[in-house]
Amino acid sequence: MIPPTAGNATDMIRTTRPRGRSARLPILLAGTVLAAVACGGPEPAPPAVPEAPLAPPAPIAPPTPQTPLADVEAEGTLAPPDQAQDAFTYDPAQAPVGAELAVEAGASDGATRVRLEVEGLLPDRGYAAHAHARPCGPTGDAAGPHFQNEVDPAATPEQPSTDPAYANPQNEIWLDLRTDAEGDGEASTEVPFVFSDRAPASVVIHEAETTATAAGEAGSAGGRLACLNVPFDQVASG
Ligand SMILES: [Cu+2]
Repeated sequence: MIPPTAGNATDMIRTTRPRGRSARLPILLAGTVLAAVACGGPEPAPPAVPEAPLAPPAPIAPPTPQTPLADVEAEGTLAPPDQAQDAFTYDPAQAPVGAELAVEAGASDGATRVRLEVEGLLPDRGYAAHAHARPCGPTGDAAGPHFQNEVDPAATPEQPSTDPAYANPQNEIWLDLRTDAEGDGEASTEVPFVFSDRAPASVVIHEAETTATAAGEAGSAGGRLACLNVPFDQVASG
């Protein structure tokens, strides 16, 4: 039994997924039943069920959102760039190999909702996160600038947008979060636009704990620690 963590509201709506334990549980139960049948004889006692499993034994149950928004779901386990498929860590000290990122996105009524869930990052730490324009690659730079609905005309590849009129959480998709004692956390946002001819392709986790908002630094969040490819272009424009 893991005692409930006294803490923030997100703990109350999150479903904890005990990975190792839940994966093993069905096998143990099956073995018990087989043994009982083989012995014949009197009605066997029902197999002892370990008390109060933390969650239904669904090893890869998807996250349960408050409202269905899953036009697109992407998830991955962080790996070094030379081994990564869709989830990259560029700094294992701050975004450990084996940590998991999951993103859901959907659209309706002219708005797009995005949810990021992380497991196994550093505990009790803020991480800035955003949707970026291009897919993850060998280095953090590959993901390009933040996706902007209205693109800042002053931005260049060398000098990304830092104008709060464009680099803000209504024109970009910001998913800053804070982890709990286990290194788990989540963030959700709703932006007042849908993707048309352009869509982001990834979510990047940054070194800074929050995204800057002041003029001249808006949207800045330090180095790029990790990246997850997300096919945002498959979000139906609802
Ligand atoms: Cu970013």
